Amino acid sequence: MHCALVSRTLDLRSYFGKALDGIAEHIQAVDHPADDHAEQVQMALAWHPPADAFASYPNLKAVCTIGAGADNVLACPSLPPHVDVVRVVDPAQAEMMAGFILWHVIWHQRRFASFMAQQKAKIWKRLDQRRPQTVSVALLGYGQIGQRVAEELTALGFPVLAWSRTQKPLPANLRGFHGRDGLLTMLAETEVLVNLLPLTPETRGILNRDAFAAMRPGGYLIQVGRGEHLVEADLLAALQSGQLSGASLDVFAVEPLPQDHVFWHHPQVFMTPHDACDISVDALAATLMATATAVQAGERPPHAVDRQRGY
Ligand code: NDP
Ligand code: OXD
Repeated sequence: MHCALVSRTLDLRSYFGKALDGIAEHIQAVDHPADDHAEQVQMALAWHPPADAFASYPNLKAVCTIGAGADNVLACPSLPPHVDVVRVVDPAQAEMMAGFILWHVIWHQRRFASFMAQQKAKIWKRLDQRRPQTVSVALLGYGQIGQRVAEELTALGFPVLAWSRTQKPLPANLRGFHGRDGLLTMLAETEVLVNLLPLTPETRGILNRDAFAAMRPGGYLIQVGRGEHLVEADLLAALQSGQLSGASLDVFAVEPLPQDHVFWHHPQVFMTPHDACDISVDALAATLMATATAVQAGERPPHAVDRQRGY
């Protein structure tokens, strides 16, 4: 099976060479544009593909992403309607994401930003210690990653609220919400808001003035979904007014973040460069193999996203 490697932002072969080498016997990776093999290409591995990328491959059946989110592949104008888009579901990534988010929740709960400022000014001063039971954490998105994050947070004693599109059964120590009304009810009880949503037409711009205003005053945002979820001007205003005390941002509408962006030196913003956690090499290799097997059998690959729903 020929698999085209398609990205305008990453060299997929050097990024995921180990995964591709490990399955080379079954899947031959060819660099886009694979003019000599265009007819043979039945699957692609893609991340931020060029707009016209998929027009070159008349026999394309499936496109795998290199992440949990498939938004940038789904947005590609040349993606034919019948092609399956497959995302990676990786428990190792969910575990790493949980650790990353936990760290930022505790950063806020234990006032580590204040301790850092005190150290810089050589101030020896103890601060109020807040028990986790008093810091409510709301998860926007209770999917593969959100469920793992919830387990870790509840184990440490944080009250966890979870928002999803559909109503679902939850463990006794979680409170679930769904739909627009559910969102507002949840936000009224939220101190730390963690965004773990896929980017879809419904979720674009969801981190906005109304959402921040509905939260408890002095709240905190942990943004690890997609940059386009956030209305940046609304975040800056909420930080300025004190409605939010701070924000940890891993994803941005423009990546890399432009050098002159205000977030680089904002005292209440903690930034990481879209590095919360990549998928593992093993998970990618398994996804590619499962997709090739399904394509060969004329079946829908596992973890193909619902293109109508957008995730
Ligand atoms: P899943 O598809 O497993 O879960 C998505 C969750 O979002 C589900 O609970 C779903 O609800 C909910 N959701 C979707 N649309 C809506 C809506 N309109 N209203 C309310 N809830 C909604 O995704 P993952 O957990 O695997 O990943 C989530 C996202 O995290 C990715 O799409 C990506 O954007 C981001 N991510 C970022 C990384 C980083 O490095 N920063 C790394 C990995 C992921 P329901 O359960 O009802 O379907
Ligand atoms: C992902 C990501 O979606 O790393 O996996 O952003």
